[in-house]
Amino acid sequence: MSSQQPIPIYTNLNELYGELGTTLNHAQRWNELAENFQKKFGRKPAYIVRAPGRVNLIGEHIDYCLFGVLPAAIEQDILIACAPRAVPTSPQDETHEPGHVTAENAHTKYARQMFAPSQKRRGSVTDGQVNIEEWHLDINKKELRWESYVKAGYYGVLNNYFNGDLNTLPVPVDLLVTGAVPAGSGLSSSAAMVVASTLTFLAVNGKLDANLTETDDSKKISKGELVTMAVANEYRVGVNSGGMDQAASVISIPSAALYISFFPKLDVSPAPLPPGAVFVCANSLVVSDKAVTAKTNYNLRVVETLAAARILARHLNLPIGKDEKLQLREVVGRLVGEVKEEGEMSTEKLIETLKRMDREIEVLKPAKESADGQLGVTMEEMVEKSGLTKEEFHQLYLSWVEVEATHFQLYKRAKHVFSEALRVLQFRQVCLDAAASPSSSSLEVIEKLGNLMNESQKSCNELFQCSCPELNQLTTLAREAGAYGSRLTGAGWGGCTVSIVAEDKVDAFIKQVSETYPLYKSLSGDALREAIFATKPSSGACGFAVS
Ligand code: NG1
Ligand code: MG
Repeated sequence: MSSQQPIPIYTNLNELYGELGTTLNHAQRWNELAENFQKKFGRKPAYIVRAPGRVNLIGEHIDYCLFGVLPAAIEQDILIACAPRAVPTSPQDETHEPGHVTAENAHTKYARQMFAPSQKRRGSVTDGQVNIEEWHLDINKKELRWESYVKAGYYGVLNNYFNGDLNTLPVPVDLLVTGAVPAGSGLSSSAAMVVASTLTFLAVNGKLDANLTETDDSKKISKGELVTMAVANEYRVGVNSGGMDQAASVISIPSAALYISFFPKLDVSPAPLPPGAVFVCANSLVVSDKAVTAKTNYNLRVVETLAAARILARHLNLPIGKDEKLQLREVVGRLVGEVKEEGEMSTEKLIETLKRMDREIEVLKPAKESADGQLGVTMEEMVEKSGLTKEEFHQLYLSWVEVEATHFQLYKRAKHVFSEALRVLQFRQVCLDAAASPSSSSLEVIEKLGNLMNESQKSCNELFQCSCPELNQLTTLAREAGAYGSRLTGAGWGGCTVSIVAEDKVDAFIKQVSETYPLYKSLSGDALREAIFATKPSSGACGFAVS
């Protein structure tokens, strides 16, 4: 497997369904979507694209520090049916004009949206021509709106493929979205939406043309390129995320979880899951809306880890430019003279260096511990430790993001990040060792993985402070119901947990958690099956060219 491979474009869906899983009726969903599209827009779709959500098995809040993570795509996905719009329905109809998008959502609570890009005119006027630097789409960052994710995907395609040329706006498009990934649940519906939308606009503009399959592979967009584009696109919605979700949604395979490393470059390798182990997702039903809470939660954590990286680099006498936003993974690399061209340092070396960091992070503690034992530093202390002036610090770390805090928990955040990075490597090693010796006891293996997941939950709760009472309760109930390990998955502050359960105990496990988690008591049937379900790794994003 590699991130260099092209995005698969199917012409026969029967090959695909087998790779997706069996919980959802995929054939029915794809057919219904195509029929629905025909009803709404009066013709067949030209393409249907798919992007799955993901469950992160271990490695939370470390992707944006550029440490490796270990997710798997899930069966639940976003599908978008789309077709270029060619014929105006009336002379006044603008929807056939280049660049115009008509977006519908199969979910009736989301209204039809129509939009078109405008030009951001920057630069100089030469020979009566304005040099256009960027196409612009209005994306509301203050409010979570479904079409924002569609626009985010469009943004990247516009500015990567149609930049600066007035004569080549993309074709007008009709599209219809349907989704099975619950929103705000930590299963990354947002990344699935952005990946699917990016794929949609690539497809209708001929950038994923099925004909290219037979001709020149090098002309086709690779999985790695799609990941890069989707990450940049998701920034447009206002969350400064790492690349885990997009990479998992694009590159995943059905036979294993994915170890994804981001430094020195994006790299993926399969992490085979032990036979007999089942991962069960359970939604806490607390919705965490990142767009609304980013200031005090997600984006604040991003800033805290960046500030910690600068202070550590300074403490370790590492070279760091005044305007360089060094990440924690880069500090570790710089410390041992890692060279980009040679790829990631050996796992042994990385483990050894991560262990050493446990001592070095003492420097991140405040000079004087507060009476309540809190280890946060004030803004003044943080700036002082960074060696920058107040203005320099603000420009580098705070000018591009809004955060709100009186104290910055640099020590706790760094302690979580380094220990979690270590747990990911250990988890992966347990998987690889078990695959290499099939005779090893599968329960022992499951127990080891479970312990690492439990430690991760503790660290997320106490050090990174991204859990919440319901997630703590749900993970506790999961362990009581027989899970070997249970932790929050995704950003946290709500959303889903993931538990590792022995295959023959899954039904009893789900039953017990359904009966004991208070917020499940009123649920039954489909609602309950959507809230708690077993998952198997599913395959990554793809397209289908409708013939
Ligand atoms: P969620 O909120 O689960 O989509 C987010 C980030 C990830 C990663 C995790 C925490 C986005 C799109 N994704 O996931 O990059 O940082 O939190 O590990 O914001
Ligand atoms: Mg998300």
